[in-house]
Amino acid sequence: MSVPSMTLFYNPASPFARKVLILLHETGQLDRVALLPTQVSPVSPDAALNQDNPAGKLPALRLADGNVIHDSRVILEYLDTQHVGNPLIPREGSARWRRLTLASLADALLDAALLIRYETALRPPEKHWDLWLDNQAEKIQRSLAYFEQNAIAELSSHFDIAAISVAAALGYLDFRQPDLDWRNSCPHLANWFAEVSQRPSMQSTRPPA
Ligand code: 99T
Repeated sequence: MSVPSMTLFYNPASPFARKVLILLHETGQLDRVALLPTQVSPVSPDAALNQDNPAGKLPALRLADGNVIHDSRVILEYLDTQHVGNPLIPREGSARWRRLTLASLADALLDAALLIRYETALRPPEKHWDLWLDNQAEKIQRSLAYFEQNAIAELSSHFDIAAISVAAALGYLDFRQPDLDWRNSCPHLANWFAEVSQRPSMQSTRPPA
């Protein structure tokens, strides 16, 4: 086992950090990264994280030379250049843009879910804005419907950047919005998610119960 040369600011509740951990697992790089558990929200920043990522968001990855890479998409892109196996992000061609677009939609779903989380968990109830919450919920529903109707075959073909991102997003919905019942309207996505959830990389990165 090698000594970790990189440090990852992460939290087990973060689906963005989970994507990084899944990719590390899938590409055999877990032992290269030391995990630094970090608790952060828009109203409770972390000073050490702010120094490494001025946006105050995790994940952030400190490299051996002290440079820091942040935003999960950039970290995934970097780590995918650091192993010798098949790339999990196609390097070129139409596949690259398609897989990144699917991944980006999954991240947008996550952004909406996180905005709902912050609005409901952090803002006082009398300040909740229903129109805001409803429109975030609709973004989630439209994205789920898109994956259900247009992307099942593609997601099933490779466990890559697109599949990792969608799997992390669905895991987050189950974690933070367990009453959403998305499986009812998305049976194919539900089957796909049940299957990929068996992967060791998914099992070992499940959000806390
Ligand atoms: O917004 C903040 O100040 C702190 N929030 C975060 O750091 C969240 C943690 S998920 N991370 C992001 O928003 C990263 C988004 C970025 N585009 C990326 O890395 O892809 C916390 C989830 C939860 O606790 O429910």
